[in-house]
Amino acid sequence: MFCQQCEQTAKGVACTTVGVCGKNEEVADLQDLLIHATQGLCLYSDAARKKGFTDPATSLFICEAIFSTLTNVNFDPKRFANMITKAVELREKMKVKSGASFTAPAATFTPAKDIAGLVEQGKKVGLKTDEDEDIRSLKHITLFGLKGVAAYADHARILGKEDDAVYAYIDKAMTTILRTDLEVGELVSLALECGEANLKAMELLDAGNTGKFGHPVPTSVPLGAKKGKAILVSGHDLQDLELILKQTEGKGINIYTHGEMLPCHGYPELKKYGHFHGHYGTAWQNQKKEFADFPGAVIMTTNCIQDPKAYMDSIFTSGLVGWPGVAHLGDKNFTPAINKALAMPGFSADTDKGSVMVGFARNAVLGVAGQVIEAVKNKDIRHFFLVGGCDGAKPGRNYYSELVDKIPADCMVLTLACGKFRFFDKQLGDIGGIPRLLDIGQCNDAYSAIQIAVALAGAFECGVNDLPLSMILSWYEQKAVAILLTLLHLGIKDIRLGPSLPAFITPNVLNVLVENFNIMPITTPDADLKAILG
Ligand code: SF4
Ligand code: SF3
Repeated sequence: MFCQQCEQTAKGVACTTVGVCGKNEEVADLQDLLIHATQGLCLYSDAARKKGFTDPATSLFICEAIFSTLTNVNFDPKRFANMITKAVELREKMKVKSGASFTAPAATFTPAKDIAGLVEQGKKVGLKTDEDEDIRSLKHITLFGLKGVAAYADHARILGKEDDAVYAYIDKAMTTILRTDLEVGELVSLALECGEANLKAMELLDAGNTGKFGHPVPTSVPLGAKKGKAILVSGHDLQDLELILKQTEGKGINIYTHGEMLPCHGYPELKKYGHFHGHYGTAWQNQKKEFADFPGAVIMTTNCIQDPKAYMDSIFTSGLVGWPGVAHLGDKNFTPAINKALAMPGFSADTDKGSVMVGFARNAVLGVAGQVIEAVKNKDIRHFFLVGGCDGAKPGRNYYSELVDKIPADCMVLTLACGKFRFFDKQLGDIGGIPRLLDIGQCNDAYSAIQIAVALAGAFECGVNDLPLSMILSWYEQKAVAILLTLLHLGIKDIRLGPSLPAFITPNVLNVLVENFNIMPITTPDADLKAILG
C-alpha cells in the first residue's frame, strides 16, 4: 500500500504497511482498485456525455465510489469488492451508450472473482506508479480534492440537489489524471477547476440543507446529559439525523449530536424536535473513549469512523460508512439502533456541563451585517480570524486553541468544521452584543463563510483579500483539500495552513502555491498574530 492522502500519514511521508487511521493493506489496495475501476467508468461516462447522454444513476455511483475512499469512511473490504464489480458493470453499459472504445487498462480490466484477487490487482494500480514527482503531486492534489467534491455532491444529491456540471468535472478530472503527457500548468488549472467544482457542490449542499431544514438560527446547545435513554449521531448527514429524530419520536430516547453534527441544533426543522437534546463529546479522534463511555447507541452517518472494537454491538453505520462486523443500516431503517438504545442503560441523571452557541451561518451573520460593518468602521472590531478545518490527533494541533486564546479581545473568531472542538466551549464574550466566537457550521459550510466574506467585501467596496480577515486553516482529510482548492480558485491569498503541510505537495508545487497565493504554514500563535496584526 502507499497512501498519503491525509494529514496523519506515517512519518509525514506515506502509510506503506498499515494506515495510521486503521486502514489495512487489503482495504488500501481495494480502494486503489476502486479508483482505477471508476476512472475506467468515467472515461465512458465522459464520452457518453460528449454525445449528449448522461445517466444520473451512474454519476451518483461515481460520487459514492470516490467518496467511499475518503479517509475514515469505509473500512469494509466486501463493500469495496462489490463497488469494484459494479463500476465495471456500469462501465460496460456506458461503453455501449458512448459508442467509444478505449484501450487504457482502467477501461479494459476485468475484476478478479474474489477479494484476494482484487487485492492483487489493486497493488498494481494507483498514482504511486507515476514517475515525475511534481506531476504525481498535482495529480494527487486533484484526486484528493475530487474525493471532497464527491462527498459534498453526494450529500447534496441525497437532499435532491444536483448539477451535471459537477459530475462532468468529476468525469473529466478522473480521466485526465490517467494521462501521462500532462504539463505542470495543465494540472494546476485542473486542480483549480476542482476548487470551482467544489464551490458548486458546496452551494448545492447549502441549498439542500437550508431548503429542507431552514436557515440556521443562533441556538444554545447543552453539553450535559438528560436522564434517560440515548442515541448519539455522528458524521455530516442532516437527512439521516432527521430520519433518526422522526423514528425515535415518542420512544423516550434523547438524541445527541457528536462531532460535525453539532451545527444541526441551529436548523429550525431539526431543532423543533423536543427529544433533540444536546451535544456530546468533541472531535472524531477522541471517539474511542467518548463512544465507549456513551450509555446508548451510536450511529455514524459519514466520516470519521475509527476502530470500534470496544463497542461493536452498540455502534451502527449508515450511508457509505462501513466497518467489518458493524451492523450497517443501509435502508435508513434505524430500528436496530433504537432497540439497542432502549436496551442500554442511558444516562442515569441530568448533568449540567454548560452550553455552546451554534447557528451563525450566512443568514444569521448577514442579518447583523449592518452592526458588524459599523463596529469595524468604529474600530470596535479590529480584525476577523477564520480558524477552521479538521481536527486530528497530532500534538501540534494545540496551536489552534492557543491561537484562539491569544487573539485580542477586539477581534472576532469565525469557525467551522470539527477543528472547532479545540476551542468551541471557550467563553470569548462579545463585541457590542455580537458574540466573538461565531460557529458557521460544518466543513461544507465553508460556502457560508465565503458568502459572508464576499458580502463584507461588497460592503467595504474592496476585495476579499483586502478585508481585515485572516484564514488560519487546519486540515486532516480530503474535504479540506477540496475547500482549500475552492479558496485558491477564488483567488484568496495569505492562507495559513497547518498543522503540517500535506506530504503529497512537493517543494516545486509548494513554490507554485506560494508564488501565486502566498499560502504559508502556521508557525507559532504569537508569531502569526504579530505578522497579521502588527
Ligand atoms: Fe495513512 Fe491517512 Fe491513508 Fe489512513 S488515510 S492510510 S492514515 S495516509
Ligand atoms: Fe472532521 Fe473527519 Fe474533516 Fe467535516 S469529521 S471536518 S476530519
